[in-house]
Amino acid sequence: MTVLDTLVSGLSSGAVEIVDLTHTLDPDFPVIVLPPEFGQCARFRMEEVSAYDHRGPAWKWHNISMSEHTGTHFDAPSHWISGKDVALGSVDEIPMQAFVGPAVVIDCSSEALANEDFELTPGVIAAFEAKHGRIPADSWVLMRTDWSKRSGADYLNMRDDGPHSPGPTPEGIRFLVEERDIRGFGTETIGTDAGQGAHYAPPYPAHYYLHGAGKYGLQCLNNLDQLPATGAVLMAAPLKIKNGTGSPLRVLAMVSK
Ligand code: 23J
Ligand code: MN
Repeated sequence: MTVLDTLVSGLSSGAVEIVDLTHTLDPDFPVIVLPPEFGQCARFRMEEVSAYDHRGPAWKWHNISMSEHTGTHFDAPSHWISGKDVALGSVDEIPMQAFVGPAVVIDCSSEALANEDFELTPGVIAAFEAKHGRIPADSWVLMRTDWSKRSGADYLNMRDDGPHSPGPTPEGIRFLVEERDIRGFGTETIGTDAGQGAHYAPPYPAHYYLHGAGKYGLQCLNNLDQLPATGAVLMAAPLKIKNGTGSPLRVLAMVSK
């Protein structure tokens, strides 16, 4: 049996389960809101072209539009100024081997429930590794916060001083990038950065350090509570948009049962 024969029999027996880490594209799903002096991200939109009617008697279809950064989506190195000169830094250029690979899941859900500004620090990562082993190089690191269970205004969690949601500190994300050489970092929140991430030095440190080092981001992930701490394999291939800085996508995880 080849490795793929083994995988196919695991898929058909249920020994390998597929978990959907994607939210449904819906006009009501929140998008990031930046300070008003900056340009804004478009929500998902869908208009009917025909529905088995005079506009197309035997067919139904829609025109859709959205931002590259709407819904569950992938961030490419070219999204951030620190990554603007990274080789193969746009979604159409990224080597496709990057789109399938292992993931570890750091469970911060109880901490995020108690503290909406919970920070992923090197200490939190050290505690994860003490329990689950060293994070392998070239892995996705997913921060579970159960933020995907929120909806409406609670998702952005906007207050007078801006949005509040958990995320990594500059030291936390630098540790993952520089000491663990991860492939990328994924979150259940609207960004890879904390809601208050603009106030760190540098601002939005996850974007700054990940993309400056040619690493990737995943945001608005769903169902991270269905993944094991180690052992899942992610399939996350963005749309092949010429010079695209990111893309909505279907993120699937394969998990051994
Ligand atoms: C632009 C500016 C700040 C942020 C973002 C975009 C994102 O979160 C994004 O979707 O990449 S924090
Ligand atoms: Mn993004």
